[in-house]
Amino acid sequence: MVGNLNLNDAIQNGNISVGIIGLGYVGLPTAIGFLDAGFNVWGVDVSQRVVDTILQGKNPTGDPEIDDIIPDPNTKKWNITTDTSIAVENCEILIVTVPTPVTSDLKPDLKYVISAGDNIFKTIEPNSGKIVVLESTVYPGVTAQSWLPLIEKYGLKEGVDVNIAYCPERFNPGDEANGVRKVARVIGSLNPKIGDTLVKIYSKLTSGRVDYVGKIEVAEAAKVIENVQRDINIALVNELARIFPALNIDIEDVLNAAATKWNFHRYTPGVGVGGHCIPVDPYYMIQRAEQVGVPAELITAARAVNRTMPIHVFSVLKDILYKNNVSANDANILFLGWSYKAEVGDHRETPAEHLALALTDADIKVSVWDPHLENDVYPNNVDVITDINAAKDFDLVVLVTGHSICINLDWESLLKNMRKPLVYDGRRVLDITKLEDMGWDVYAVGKP
Ligand code: SAJ
Repeated sequence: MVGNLNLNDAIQNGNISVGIIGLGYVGLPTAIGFLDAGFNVWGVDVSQRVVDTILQGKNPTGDPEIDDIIPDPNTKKWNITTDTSIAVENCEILIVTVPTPVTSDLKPDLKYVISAGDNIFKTIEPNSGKIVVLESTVYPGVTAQSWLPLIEKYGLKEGVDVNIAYCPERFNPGDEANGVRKVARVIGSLNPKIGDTLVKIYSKLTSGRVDYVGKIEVAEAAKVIENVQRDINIALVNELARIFPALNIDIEDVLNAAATKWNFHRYTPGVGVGGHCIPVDPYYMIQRAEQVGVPAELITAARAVNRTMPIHVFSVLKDILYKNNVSANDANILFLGWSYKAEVGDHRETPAEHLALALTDADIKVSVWDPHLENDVYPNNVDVITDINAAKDFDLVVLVTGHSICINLDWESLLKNMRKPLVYDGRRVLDITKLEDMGWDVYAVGKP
């Protein structure tokens, strides 16, 4: 029961209201998913700009996947506001999808989780029985540590007046096949009955499996290690991409050969690891391990490999310029791509920023062309190219993001405009032989 509402009956007849707190890359598609699944939806964001943009039927995020699915503001069951208390008043289920970044000294920053919880719990009535679910990525223990003190502060009792749970977002920007209506979910809750109720609710949202996995910490841990494992796997190929060229072996040849084995998981070396998940979540696990006095040595080492990849690539680029008689303070480099990942317009934690800074600090000029990004996202040490056909007099082109628009560029005409025919494939996505046949001198991450 939530208030006088029998949740099971309500789930059956689609008469449930779900509040989504935080309408960013994860929250907005989640809110749209619940609307499409027949729920009454109350979307909340602290940003008036975000709310106004959505109420104009436009997409406030950089993820083009949701450009065309923003609901018409007059859609029944679709309510967007900056006021959390309205959502709490109208909803049986509140889902929190706020950012969980790391601070400049790489410590987890939980201020948004705490402030969203405070806005919710201060409005909840006693005996409401409402369910509050955290979806943001955190380390094991954060949901309880952040929210139970707030529940107590407002004189509420967990399990009576309000129930808390954790259901990690597994949203993958730019990947429809693993979108919010399809991806499998896990649910952790202090109370198995609440877990089962949430399994029923999320099973209306996604066609993927939904499992109650026990206490909240199990679900929190599952999410953070999913991304830790990915960071470690990428770090392995990035480390090998430093070793094999020194052995005069192309790492891509080695990885292609190894990938013929049935259980070899194929990852690709690159200029670095960006985004708001993979380079961030391991620091949550490192912090939690430190708190209990168990060193997370492998996780820390993998982070170091990936975090320094832009610097490794910088040193390789300097060697390329030197070998081709281009002096640093006269060099002019063109980045193809800036976004952290192919096919999305998202510059958060992009390795491009670290690579560009290393180059401009060495007096090398950097210009960037990334059609997926607005011009105002770039730092002031780079120039922005809006028309690739006007890109002239560069000494070296670096493919930083594997956007298809970069891969399928008119490389013939770009070559004519170059000062030197030098290209560096930072994502191993280019057809090296084809480019060499055109007259390009091709270098690449992990290639001798
Ligand atoms: N990257 C590599 N080599 C690889 C794979 C990725 O260098 O082999 C780089 C990418 O270029 C990017 C970064 O790592 O800079 C992260 O790439 P990603 O493909 O992991 O993309 P994300 O950050 O969008 O990760 C999301 C995550 N989804 C959720 O958190 C819900 C992650 O958990 C997923 O595993 C990942 O998508 C996915 O599977 O694509």
